[in-house]
Amino acid sequence: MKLLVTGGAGFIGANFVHYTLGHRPGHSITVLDALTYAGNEANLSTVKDKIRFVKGNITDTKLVDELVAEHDIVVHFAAESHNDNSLKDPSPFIQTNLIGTFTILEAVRKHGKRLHHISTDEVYGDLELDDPAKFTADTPYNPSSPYSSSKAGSDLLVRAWVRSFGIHATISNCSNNYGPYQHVEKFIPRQITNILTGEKPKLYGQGENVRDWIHVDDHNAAVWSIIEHGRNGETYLIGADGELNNKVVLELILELMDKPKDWYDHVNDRPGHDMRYAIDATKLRNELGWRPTYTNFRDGLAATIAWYAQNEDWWKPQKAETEQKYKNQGH
Ligand code: NAD
Ligand code: TDX
Repeated sequence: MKLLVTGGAGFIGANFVHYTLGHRPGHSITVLDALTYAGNEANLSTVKDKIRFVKGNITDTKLVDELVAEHDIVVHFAAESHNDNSLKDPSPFIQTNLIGTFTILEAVRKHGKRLHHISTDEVYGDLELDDPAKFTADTPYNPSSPYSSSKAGSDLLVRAWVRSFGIHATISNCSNNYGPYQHVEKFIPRQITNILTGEKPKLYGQGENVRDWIHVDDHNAAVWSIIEHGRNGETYLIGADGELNNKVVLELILELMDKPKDWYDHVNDRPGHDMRYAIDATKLRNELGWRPTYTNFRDGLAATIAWYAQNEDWWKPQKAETEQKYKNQGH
């Protein structure tokens, strides 16, 4: 297949390109990425002879039309992805996540191509800590932030294009990813790189908020299961039963990096901060036979810490600017 991977220079998209070359050889890959602050061509430097890279914006109708026409499937990762940024300035979230997805949908419709749309569990809002329920594909949409509402809107556009225009599309909503190449603005890389630079980690509020962690390779393996065996028009939730609260994750990072358990600062909480995400991935497991391989979070986290320790050149250039942004927000 000829794959057009949007956002392939970002965290999950770049890992998808590496995963595909390693586990699904024989496909051709074009990456379309605008190289925003979150995109980094260096994420693809080791595979640059094996793929085509196009620097461009998913809101560029002409470019998207030409590229979609040349490919069999669009695997759509490109997005503005950080909640805190969306609270400061929602505008690029509306442009990229809504207008960008609309632009892709129109090209997919015109050329009769397939789309796999990558989304998030945040579209379902949040759960109470003591709620036995988890998110399923039938949970009503109830997003909290400009980020999650723009992703929710993009999912609904895809569903409408399937129903009204009969396009061939699938959607996946995944929980919080961790692994290599994640931007230092995100929780786990921020804390690891703080410690590596002698700065205390920063915990929002009391750290009770729960996230359902999954290794990025397990996410991408699930995406491939859906591409190969998913039913047209269906939504699949991706999660690996990795619920942990932020304080526990932070204490594990501190332990693995030989720091005292309480060596961190409490900082301002995020406005509207979602309390808990939890995925019920039964449909994905039963229908498509997917299973996570990173079942030991401690080991996956240790490997991620080692990656950041060994790749200072990759994250150092973004670190000071990111921390300044947080300081301005009281985080
Ligand atoms: P990221 O911010 O690391 O990467 C996003 C990429 O998209 C960057 O390379 C950026 O340059 C590119 N991009 C942004 N705007 C663009 C535009 N207008 N045109 C072309 N390229 C553009 O994000 P990520 O964490 O890798 O997330 C990828 C996708 O997965 C997103 O759709 C996100 O909503 C979804 N998701 C992320 C997580 C997570 O834990 N990170 C969990 C579930 C779903
Ligand atoms: O310094 C921090 N301290 C802290 O306590 C940061 C950056 C975050 N946090 C908390 C906020 C969240 O409860 O950690 C948790 C995780 O925060 P983020 O890494 O910002 O992720 P989250 O807001 O949960 O969203 C992520 O998962 C779903 C991704 O960024 C989204 O793209 C994805 O859709």
